[in-house]
Amino acid sequence: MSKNIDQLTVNTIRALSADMVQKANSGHPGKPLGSAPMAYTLWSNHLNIDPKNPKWINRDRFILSAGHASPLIYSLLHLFGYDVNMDDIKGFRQFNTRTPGHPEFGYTDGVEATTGPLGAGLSTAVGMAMAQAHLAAKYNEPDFPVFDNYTFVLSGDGCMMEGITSEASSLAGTLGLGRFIVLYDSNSITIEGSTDLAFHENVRARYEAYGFETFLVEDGNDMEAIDAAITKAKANLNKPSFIEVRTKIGALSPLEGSAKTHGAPLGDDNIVALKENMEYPSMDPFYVDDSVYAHMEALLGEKHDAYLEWEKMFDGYKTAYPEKYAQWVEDNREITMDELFEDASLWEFENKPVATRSLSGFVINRLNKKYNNLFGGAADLAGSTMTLMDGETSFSKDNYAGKNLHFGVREHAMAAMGNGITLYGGLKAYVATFFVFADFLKPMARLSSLMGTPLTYVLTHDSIGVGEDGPTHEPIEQLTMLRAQPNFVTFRPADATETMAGWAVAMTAKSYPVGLILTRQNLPQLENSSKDAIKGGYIISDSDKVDVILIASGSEVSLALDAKVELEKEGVGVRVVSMPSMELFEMQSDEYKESVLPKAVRKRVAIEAASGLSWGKYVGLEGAYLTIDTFGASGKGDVLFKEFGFTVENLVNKVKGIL
Ligand SMILES: Cc1ncc(C[n+]2csc(CCOP(=O)(O)OP(=O)(O)O)c2C)c(N)n1
Ligand SMILES: [Mg+2]
Repeated sequence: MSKNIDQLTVNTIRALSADMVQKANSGHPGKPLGSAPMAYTLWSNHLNIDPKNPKWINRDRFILSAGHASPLIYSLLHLFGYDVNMDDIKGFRQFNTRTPGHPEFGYTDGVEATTGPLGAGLSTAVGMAMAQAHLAAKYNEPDFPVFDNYTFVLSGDGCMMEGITSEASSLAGTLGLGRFIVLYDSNSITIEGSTDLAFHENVRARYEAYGFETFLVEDGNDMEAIDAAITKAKANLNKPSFIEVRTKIGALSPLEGSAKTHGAPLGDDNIVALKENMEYPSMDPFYVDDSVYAHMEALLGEKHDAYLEWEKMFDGYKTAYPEKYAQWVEDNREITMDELFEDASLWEFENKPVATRSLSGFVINRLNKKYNNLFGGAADLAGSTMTLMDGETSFSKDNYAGKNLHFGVREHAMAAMGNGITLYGGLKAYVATFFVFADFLKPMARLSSLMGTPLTYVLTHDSIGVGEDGPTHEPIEQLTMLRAQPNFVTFRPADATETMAGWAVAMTAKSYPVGLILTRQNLPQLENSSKDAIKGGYIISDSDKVDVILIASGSEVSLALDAKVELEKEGVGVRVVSMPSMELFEMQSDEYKESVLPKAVRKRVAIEAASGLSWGKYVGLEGAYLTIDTFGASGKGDVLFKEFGFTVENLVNKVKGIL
C-alpha cells in the first residue's frame, strides 16, 4: 500500500465531511478534518471488522465518543463498505436518512452506540471492554481465542472534561482492561474557544494516575507515529491505553485552529481552499476517486479474510468444546415469559413481611441458578440493594470470570457501562443504587431508552420509608422523572409475586430498560397479588358495585386494601387496582385498560408515596391524590408515613371527600 493512497483516503474523509456539513448547512466539520488521519490509521491498519458481518461478536468496537464529529464516522462507514451509501452521505442530518445529526444506535449500520452527550461514548465503551474481558475468561480456551477484540474510542477535549469520563476511566484503569484503547483528539479547542478558558490539567498525567499506559503523538498528521502508538497500546494487555494525539481543529482549511470550524459549515470558498491545500483531485462536492474505492476493496478483502479465519477457529471450538458452545447459544437465546411463568419455583415465597429489595435479592439468586449470563452489580451499595449473586466471585483485574460487578461510587458511568455490556451481547446486565440517586445516572438511563438497551436498573430505598437518612435520601420526583422518559419501564412491586413479575419483565425485555423500584422496609404479602402485574395494572381486589377506584403502587397497595375494608363497612364499593407499572399498563389493549379502569367510574384516588404529577391521567377531574409533593423529612419511616398522611383514616377521609 503506497503512502499516497493512504493520504488520498484521509483527504477523501476530510472532503466528504466538509461537503456533508456544507450541504446540510449544519454540523461540525472541524474535528473530522483534524482527526481524519488517526481515524483512518486505526480503521485501515488495526480495526478488526468485517462490514459483511457487521454484528460479528468478536469485531473490534469503535466508539466515536465525540459524537458531534459524526461526518467522520459516516465517511468511514461509507468508504469501509458498510450500508451507508452516497445518498446517505448527501442526506446528512436530513429526516429519515441513515446519517442523523449525531450517531444513533440502531439507525446506521456500523454505529455501535448512540453518542453525542460528551463522555457517554467513552463510558459505554468501558462496559463493552468489561463484557469482552468477562466473555474471554468464561469462554476462551488455549488455541481458541473466541473473544479477543479491542474496544477503541475516539474522544475530544469535551469528553475529557466531563466527569463521567473520569468515573469510567478510573474503573477501567483499576480493572486493567488491556484491550481498551482511547484516542484523544487533543486540539485545545472547544465551542467557546481555547481550552485555556476552562481546562488546565495534564490529561495524560491524569490517565497515568488512573492506571493507563499513555502515549503522546505530537503531530496528528503523522500517520506513522499514530500507527506506532496504536501498535504499542495493543501490545500492552495489562493496562488500558490512552493516546493523546495533538491536532488542529479544521486542519488544512483556511480556518485551521479556529473554534469557528467546530460547529458551522466552512463555507464554499474555504472548502475550495481546503481541497486545494490537500491537492485533492477534484473540486466536485462528494467526489471520491476510483482509486480510493479500489484501495478500500483490497483492504476489506484482507479484513474479511481475518473474519473467515476467526470463523474457522470458532467452528473448531464448537467441536472441541461442545458444552461451552451450547452455553454460548443458551446465553444468546431469548428468554420467554412462558418459561418464567411455568417455573413454579421462581414464584414461591414465604408468607411473611419482607422488603421488596430483599425479595429482588432472592429472585436474582434464583435467576442466577437458572440462567448463566447474569452480570451485574451496584455503585458500592450491593449489600443495601441486595444485588450480590451468592457464591459468585467479584469481577476484578485478577478475575474477569467474576459475575458480581463493583462499579464503585460512580452511578453515572455505571449506567453507561451497563449499556455497553448490554450492547456487546451475550450477557444480561443489571446495575443498582439507591433510587434517589437515579438523578446521578439519569443521562445514561436516557440513552438506554434511546438505544432500546434492555438494561435492568435495581433502584431501592424507594420512598420516605427510608426514614432516618432524611430528605436527601428520600425519592419524591424520581418516579415521575423516569415515567416521563420515553421507552423506559418503571416497575414498583407491592410484594413477592409482583417483585418476581417485575424481574420477569426485566428478563424478557428486548427493546427497553426496566427500572425496578424497591422498598427498604418490609411489606406484607398480599392475598390476591398476581402474575398479572406484568400487565402493569390489574384489579387486586374488587367489589360488586364500584363507587370508587383506589389505584396504588408498591408499598401503598396494602394501605389501599386496608382502607377498602373500612370503606366497605360504610357501604362504599371499592375496587383496588395495583399499578406497579404505568408504562406496561399503557401497552395493554384498550379493552383491558377499560376493564381495569372503566371510564364510567370517575371517582378515583391515586396513592403513592411520591410526587402526584404522573397520576393525573388516571385520577381525572373528579378524583383525589394521596401523594407527596414536598421533600420528605428525617425520622423513623413509619412515623413519616403517618405524618405525610399515609394512614387508613386519612385515605378514608379523602375518598369520602370526593364521593
Ligand atoms: C454532555 C454534553 N454537553 C455539551 C454538549 C455540547 N457540545 C457539543 S461539542 C462541545 C464541545 C466539544 O469540544 P471538543 O470535544 O474539544 O470538540 P472539538 O471542538 O474539538 O470539535 C459541546 C460543549 C454535548 N454534546 N454534550
Ligand atoms: Mg477540542
